[in-house]
Amino acid sequence: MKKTILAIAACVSVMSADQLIKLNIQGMMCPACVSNVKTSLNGVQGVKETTVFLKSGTAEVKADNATKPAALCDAVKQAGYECSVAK
Ligand SMILES: [Cu+2]
Repeated sequence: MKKTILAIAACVSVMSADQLIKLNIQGMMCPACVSNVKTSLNGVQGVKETTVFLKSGTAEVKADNATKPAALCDAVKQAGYECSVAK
């Protein structure tokens, strides 16, 4: 029981730190694509907020520090778009 509580506390403290990850996404043609990408990104663990820009083909993702940018790109690729992490 004590162990469980400690694990939860550790989890919460890790999750409290956010990072902003910028992605370059290719292949988005219309608002439906934007919502596809958004849904995919929001499905990645640790993602809190996603903003996708159709015109510039970019996305900004607010996520936990533990979230790997590569995992975000993988999700976008699975949805059928090209993705790279912008630095
Ligand atoms: Cu589309």
